Amino acid sequence: KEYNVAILGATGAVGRRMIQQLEQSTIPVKSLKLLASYRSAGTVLKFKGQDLTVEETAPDSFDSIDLVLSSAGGSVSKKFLPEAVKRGAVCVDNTSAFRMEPDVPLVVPEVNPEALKKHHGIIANPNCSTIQMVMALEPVRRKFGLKQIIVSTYQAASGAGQAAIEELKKEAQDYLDGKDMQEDAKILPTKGDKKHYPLAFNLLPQIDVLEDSGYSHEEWKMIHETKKIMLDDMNSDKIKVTATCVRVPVPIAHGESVYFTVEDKDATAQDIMDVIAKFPGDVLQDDIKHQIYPQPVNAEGSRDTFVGRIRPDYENPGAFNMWVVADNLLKGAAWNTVENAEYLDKMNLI
Ligand code: A2P
Ligand code: 11C
Repeated sequence: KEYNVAILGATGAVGRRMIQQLEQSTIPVKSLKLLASYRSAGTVLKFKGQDLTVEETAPDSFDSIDLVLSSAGGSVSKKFLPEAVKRGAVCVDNTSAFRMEPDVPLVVPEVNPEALKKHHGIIANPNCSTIQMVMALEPVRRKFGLKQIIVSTYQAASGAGQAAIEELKKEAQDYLDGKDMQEDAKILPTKGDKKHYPLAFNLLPQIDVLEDSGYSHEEWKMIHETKKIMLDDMNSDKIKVTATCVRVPVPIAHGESVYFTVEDKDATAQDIMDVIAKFPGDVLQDDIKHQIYPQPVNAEGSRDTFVGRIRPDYENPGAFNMWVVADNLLKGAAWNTVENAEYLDKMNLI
């Protein structure tokens, strides 16, 4: 079986990496169509050495397409993916558009691959900061049970797209040149809010919009996506989750400080390290004698999730701290999307 594949949002920070990850995947590609907006129609991008021209997206772009990988923003997914499904395609969507719909599986393939079987044409890829956290915690949950998660994130600029990376670079240069950075700030903390602040040499405790609950929407996603992935119920109280999400002046790869409590009070930090080291897709980088721990500069470009600084809370038995880093554009987005498609292919679900 070979597939006619389309990438929606092919020119973006994630879309370009989807092309590259698809090239390196086991998915048998018969043809590839690159879709974006009118702005980049005509752009030429390479796939397996071949030149492909980007096309403006329209409903009939999906005629005879079997598989869609999409990352062009939630409103674009809402507009076009139902059109693609109507035409017989299976879509793996990296936006938040459909994640919380009951009949849409929200999948990290190493964690909950069985959920793929319930799809009705759309499979959602979780938010990048959720993916790397559940990658680190799922082996712990399976062996020792999870009771509570308290996470603080250190999220890279690229989570807000290619333009946010450019904004950060310009601000950093202006700061070094002694110029005012304020007028460079046009996107961050989020396009969807009124005020914009510089990220260079700064920290922004707002990712996505702030809601009446007091949480940002990114924090809301980490709470409810984690429950849907691990417990198949976005509102379950079986695992308590709370989050603080912060944007840091790093271009690529998110860091997370994760505090968690387990049911098995006899679990040791060494036990936690052992199960994480064995879990596919996780790499244990925890050697304090030699100052080895995960760092964004080392995680960039890798499909893996890196975990280190695992240590007990000596004042609270069954509680631990750890530090988790992954490339938000790869495991957090493009690779997890393509990996979901690989599983769909292997499970005969396309
Ligand atoms: P375009 O290059 O035409 O703007 P990023 O996340 O890096 O900002 O990338 C967003 C991606 O989504 C780009 O590929 C962008 O294409 C695409 N996109 C944005 N708006 C639309 C739209 N209305 N229809 C199709 N693709 C879109
Ligand atoms: C960020 N996590 O770092 C966001 C980007 O729901 O897919 C991904 C948003 C999403 O800004």
